[in-house]
Amino acid sequence: AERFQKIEIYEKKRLALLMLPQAMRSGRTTDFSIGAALEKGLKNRYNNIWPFDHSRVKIKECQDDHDDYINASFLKAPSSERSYIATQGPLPSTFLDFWKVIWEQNSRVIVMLTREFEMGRVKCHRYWPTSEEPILDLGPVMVTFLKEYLPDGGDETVVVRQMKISRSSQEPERTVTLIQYTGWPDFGVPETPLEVLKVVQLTNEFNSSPQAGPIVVHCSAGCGRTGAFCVIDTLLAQSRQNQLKAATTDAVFETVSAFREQRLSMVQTLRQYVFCYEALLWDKSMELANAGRTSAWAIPAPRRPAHKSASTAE
Ligand code: PTR
Ligand code: PTR
Repeated sequence: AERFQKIEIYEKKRLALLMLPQAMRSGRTTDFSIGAALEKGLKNRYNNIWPFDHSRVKIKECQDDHDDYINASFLKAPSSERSYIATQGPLPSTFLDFWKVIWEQNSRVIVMLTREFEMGRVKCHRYWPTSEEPILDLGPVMVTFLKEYLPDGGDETVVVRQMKISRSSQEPERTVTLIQYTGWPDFGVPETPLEVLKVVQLTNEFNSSPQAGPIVVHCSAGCGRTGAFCVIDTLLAQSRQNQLKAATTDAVFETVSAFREQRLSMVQTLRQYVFCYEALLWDKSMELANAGRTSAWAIPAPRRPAHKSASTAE
């Protein structure tokens, strides 16, 4: 809890400094400006979550309106090879921007960690084609439905959708896979980390092309759940390659701190922060129990004991 608080205080201080006039700011704080995002009301889902200028994703082809802005940030932990684009759930006014980024960055996998509706509110608009409406024609980009299924062995909270994306008749089309996990409530954590580990595994399977660009990860704001997923995925990849530093350093703390410098509120609550450790521990214990088997669902999962509140979680 203390470490998480440290991360939060540091972010708050940085944001408070941003409110000061440029001349009064010193040193690195200017690196954390969010200037490009201001006055982009229609393109931001929330009016308190913006990308930092230094790590924001810019739309390359933007002649139509000369606006390269999208609420999306590049993320990468210093000692990791995994890179991500963390973004908000697309809005109808940003569908084209979103798909342009997928094309321009050559991303092949989208991880979606929210439902379309939660608690009676829209958390993310449906930006993908469906079997009923198989073609999403956005003008410069066309997205076509291929298939939708529930992966083997899962409960119904993980859905895989595949689609084809094409830009012009000269360029070959590409397959993009959207993996949606619906069991993770806003500001909360899932019952168990099991499905998140399954999503990590599916992401690796579908992102195996050597040319694949960053994995695109979003929830509603692209902060809490997105941050936790990217921390878990980064550390699992590092641990599989035996790249985790000595056990004397706290890799979760370091990764969250690094991601917070790249996008606001990555991992939003203490409970989500604790969940990152839990997911890594679960993965380790399943690896030991399964020794040799690769499926995250190979052994039955114990259920999480009754929830404790965030303040008593540690
Ligand atoms: N966290 C917000 C704040 O800054 O006070 C308030 C908030 C709380 C916003 C819950 C959204 C929330 O979730 P939902 O969209 O499901 O109501
Ligand atoms: N205004 C909301 C708030 O500050 O609570 C913005 C917000 C909404 C932030 C959802 C985070 C949210 O969660 P997630 O990033 O997991 O979608």
